[in-house]
Amino acid sequence: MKTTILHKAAAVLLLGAAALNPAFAEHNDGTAPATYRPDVTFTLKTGIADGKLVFIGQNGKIRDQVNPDLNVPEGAVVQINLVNGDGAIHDIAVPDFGADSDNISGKGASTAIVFRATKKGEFKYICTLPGHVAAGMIGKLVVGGGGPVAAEPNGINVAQDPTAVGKPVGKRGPQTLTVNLETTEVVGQLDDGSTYRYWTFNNKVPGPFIRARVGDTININMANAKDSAHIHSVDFHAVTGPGGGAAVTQAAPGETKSFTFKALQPGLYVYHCATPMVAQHISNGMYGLILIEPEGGLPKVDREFYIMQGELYTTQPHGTPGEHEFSLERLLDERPTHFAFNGTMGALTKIHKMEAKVGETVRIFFGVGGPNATSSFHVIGEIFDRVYDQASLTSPPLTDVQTTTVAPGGATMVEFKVDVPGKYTLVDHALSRLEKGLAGILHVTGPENPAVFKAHGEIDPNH
Ligand SMILES: [Cu+2]
Repeated sequence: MKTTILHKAAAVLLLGAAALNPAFAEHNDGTAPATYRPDVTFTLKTGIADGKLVFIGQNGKIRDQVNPDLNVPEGAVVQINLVNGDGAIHDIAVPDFGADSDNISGKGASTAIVFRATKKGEFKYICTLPGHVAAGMIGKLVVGGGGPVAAEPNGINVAQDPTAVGKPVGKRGPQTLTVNLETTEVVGQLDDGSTYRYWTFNNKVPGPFIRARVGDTININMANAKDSAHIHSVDFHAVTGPGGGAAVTQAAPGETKSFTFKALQPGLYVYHCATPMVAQHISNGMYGLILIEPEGGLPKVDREFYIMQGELYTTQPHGTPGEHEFSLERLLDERPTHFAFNGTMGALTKIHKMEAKVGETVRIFFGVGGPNATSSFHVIGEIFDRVYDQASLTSPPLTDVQTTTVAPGGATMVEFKVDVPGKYTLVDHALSRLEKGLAGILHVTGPENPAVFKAHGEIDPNH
């Protein structure tokens, strides 16, 4: 709860900055503060060095520097995150730009200020608590000085598009296909104001949705990017053969490995990196789905979506601004800080929009990368007409299902017709995970259908 409150405090601060600073308000021109992206972001942590109270740089070029100079271009919107590293009460302020955070106390608590650096020159950033400047909590903000901008880069968007499902195979005969995968290690946007170093297939989490049919011969080329720091590989659950391919694809940075397999059995299968520590590679984002359609293809539907669930284990608590780091301890203890559909916080609520119209039939290809948590997949306000349990496409589907269990390294295919307009929230019904980011929204538009659902009053837009 604490982190949620702090997160809200940061959002209020953003509003405050907009109100205080006309230039900021102008630039912001109606954009919701929660989705606003600063031009440069610094993270500082309070601590003690040489017997003095200080700010310690946490990211990029200012990492481990005491009271680092913060160089920013003139006119930039600057965010400074402050993490409490010593447990005393602190804040962060740049008085010349009217930016002052709320007070934080307790180790790990965090806050942020955002302002526009409207004038050139040298200004101070300080902790405003009595005596703290004298104790050492003062540094320099240099605007337009031409010095190296030591801010953390904002991350790239790694959230996979849920509509990127490829073309149905239809009635075609078996073919030979080639799939090119690139394994990468990239700084991605985790949430508004925070980043994480993801490991991916083709820069997205999950990796590309691969679509083939039973009897196809599939060539897999897996290139590990030159700038990777780690070996990567790929294990397809659709492959019959050593390691599902992992035994022949362990690729060092800059290497490409290939193999060919025949799709023997229809189904919706997970693929993932299988390089030790496998759980770490999967958690960091290295998973995806391959669909092997049965002969004649799948029944036609109006909409198809590709969704995968995963967990992230970070040292920083959920909602902390700035750069999040992988926590081995949390991974081994199976205590995730973040749960995500399609890789990031807000991937399916803010970044990508899933839409359907009343009367249409929706199909979801749903898989769990994990690595550890079993999903209790559920769509609030809908009932699955058909569940292809455990993604078996050759068994008759279950009918009329509320919630379905999907194991890590497993998948399901669900279908339902949407009868009533509204906002349908996709969740794992282990709902603590909703508080850690696990949600998606299906927007259904079209005529009301009072015979199916009739409101006696206003519909709450938050549900
Ligand atoms: Cu890997």
